Amino acid sequence: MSQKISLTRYLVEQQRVNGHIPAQLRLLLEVVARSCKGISQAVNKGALGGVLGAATTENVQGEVQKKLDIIANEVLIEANEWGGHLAAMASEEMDSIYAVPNRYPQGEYLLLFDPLDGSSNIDVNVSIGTIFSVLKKPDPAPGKAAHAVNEQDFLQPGSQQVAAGYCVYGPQTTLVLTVGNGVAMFTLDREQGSFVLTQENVQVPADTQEFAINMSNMRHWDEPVKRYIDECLQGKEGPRGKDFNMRWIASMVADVHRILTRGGIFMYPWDKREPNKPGKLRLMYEANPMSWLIEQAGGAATNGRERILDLQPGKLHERVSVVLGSKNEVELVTKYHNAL
Ligand code: AHM
Ligand code: MG
Repeated sequence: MSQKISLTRYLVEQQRVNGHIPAQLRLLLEVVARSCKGISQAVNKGALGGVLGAATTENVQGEVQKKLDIIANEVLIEANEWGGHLAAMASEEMDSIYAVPNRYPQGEYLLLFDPLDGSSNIDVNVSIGTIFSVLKKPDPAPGKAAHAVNEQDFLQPGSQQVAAGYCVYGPQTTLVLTVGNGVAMFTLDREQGSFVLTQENVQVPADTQEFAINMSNMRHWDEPVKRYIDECLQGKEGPRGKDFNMRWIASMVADVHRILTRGGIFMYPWDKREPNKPGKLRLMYEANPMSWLIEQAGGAATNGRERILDLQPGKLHERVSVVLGSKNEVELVTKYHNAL
């Protein structure tokens, strides 16, 4: 790429070509990107900024929050509440939705995020990230007056997303985005202070020889997952006829980023440890945005049986089983589940 294309220019040009990005949505994405720059700064400072370690609070899922979880959440809220582009926000770190305060104008979009994904990696200097999903606030039913935004407005299937992405804070800070017209990657140029387009039309290869799953949970898995992984482990001598490699970073952003870059399959399936939970990961601000990115790059994403983007959420913090990545592998795992 001879000329540097900033995120701003990319968004303006996408609007010209596809009409996909109205001004309010562009503002929203620019503000999210600016927030990610702020979070990246805090992450980079680490111990020098006093941002490592646990806070004294728990989130709605009963997980002890890290200081950076709270900082990242505040950065996103403070940056996004006043611009007039949002009606409300929802976050992994907040029990209920956060409606834009009355003193600011209300916009037409809803923003959901996991402000700091991969929290267990914060203190050990391993890649972490921010995941976000954008929905439109539903129009009032015909003949009805506009209502105050509520949680029900958020409960839309992932197929309704109008933008989704993540920012990974690793050796580089990279923002990955879709507005429904393929996947683009932007690397943070710290000297310029801007995100620069570094890859367009990202494609996930349909085949792979690399899987990502937390193997320590093997004894708790369901039969189809055991069967799939067991066949991978048998390598060349087994039914798959090829050797597989394994990676597990324990930051979904970093695992998905690797898959978008060179292929692979990522799984966080339902398991018997907590049989009443559909999975560990959250549908609305983890699985949905990642699934849309993966599909936009030619991959696939299911909960083992159904396409994730078709699932109707019943509540904001709903959990889901996740199988995503290279299409042929995801289809095989899904076939094993549906064969039962
Ligand atoms: P978090 O949002 O609290 O950080 O949890 C989500 C993370 C994912 O990024 C990752 O894939 C998974 O949890 C790792 O879980 P485990 O530690 O069970 O392997
Ligand atoms: Mg998370």
